[in-house]
Amino acid sequence: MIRSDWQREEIRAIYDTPLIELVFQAQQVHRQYHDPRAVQKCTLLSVKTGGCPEDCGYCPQAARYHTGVDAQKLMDLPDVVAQARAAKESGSTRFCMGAAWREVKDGAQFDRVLEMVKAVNDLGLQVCTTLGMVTEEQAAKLEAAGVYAYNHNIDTSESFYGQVIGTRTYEDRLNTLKHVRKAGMTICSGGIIGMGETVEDRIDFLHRLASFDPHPESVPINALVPVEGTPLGDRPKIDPLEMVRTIATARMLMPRSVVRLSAGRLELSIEAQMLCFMAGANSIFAGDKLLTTPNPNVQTDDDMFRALGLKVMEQAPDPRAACKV
Ligand code: SAM
Ligand code: DTB
Ligand code: SF4
Repeated sequence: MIRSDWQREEIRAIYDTPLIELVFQAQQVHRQYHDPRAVQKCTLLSVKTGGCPEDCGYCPQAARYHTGVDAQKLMDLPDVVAQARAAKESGSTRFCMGAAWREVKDGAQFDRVLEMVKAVNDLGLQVCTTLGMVTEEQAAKLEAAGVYAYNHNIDTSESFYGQVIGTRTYEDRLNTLKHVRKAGMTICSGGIIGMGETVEDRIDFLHRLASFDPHPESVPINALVPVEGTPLGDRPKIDPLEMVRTIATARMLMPRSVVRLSAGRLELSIEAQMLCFMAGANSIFAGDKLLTTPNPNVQTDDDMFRALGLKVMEQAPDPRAACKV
């Protein structure tokens, strides 16, 4: 049963379940809704890198931190199409274009992004964009151009959010998600663990996601990639089992959603990633770069798929269709 009325205590109890039990329970839920061997490959492309006016404490693209990521111009359409083609050829069914913007501004740049969306959609790829805050009108334009999913992470709990980001509020984030939903796009929203948040913060974060009705169709769980020059650049690496526990809890709460094992895979062994898949993760970002930081290359992931007996999901899942049944 899909619920959006989870109580905090219930979530805490799930999160605190002995891990060996929790992974088993999450796998049982996972098998009710998904093929346990199928993992979706998605490709990220930063179409507008760096120079962002925001102060997100984890982000290498914030102009105010000296991270070695230089501000670049918005990419040209043919270059984006070439990258999308290559992504498709390497087995990705979803293509996510990111821009280091605080918010979308109407004008030539937004129009070019809309062109990119149309072109990538025409290749038969599920299109995701992550462009910062959007108004209702902009969300409608993105939807009309062919955006299937809009990524906008709530990142963490409401109370911890202010310690990581000062230039916008949690409410701003939720408002954009409202606009996305109203426009008829699917929601991709998750967060980052390993930023110094407490277990209580993680519970609040998961509670918030699981209270959306309907749930976000896609839930990326990122492990912080500490980047030198950012305020969180010195954070210690998280224990991989915390990723497993967070993913398992997300799977228990949001059975139908695609749970994405997102940033941080370079720090996870194949065995740790296997536990994440057992716990209910069924998507990864493929290709040797995320937006600006490194990620396992296609060959490494091919080897992992083979070793674990995973199958590349050939068709992008469509939870919207599932909802209508
Ligand atoms: N500017 C847009 C925004 O903030 O929504 C889109 C791009 S932003 C880079 C997308 C997401 O990447 C962030 O919400 C954050 O969750 C994740 N992210 C950024 N830097 C990260 C890092 N160092 N480690 C893990 N995740 C990170
Ligand atoms: C998400 O939750 N993780 C992806 C995607 N959504 C856009 C981005 C991860 C970015 C990691 C840092 C970087 O490469 O710049
Ligand atoms: Fe800008 Fe997005 Fe990075 Fe925040 S996470 S600094 S909004 S690119």
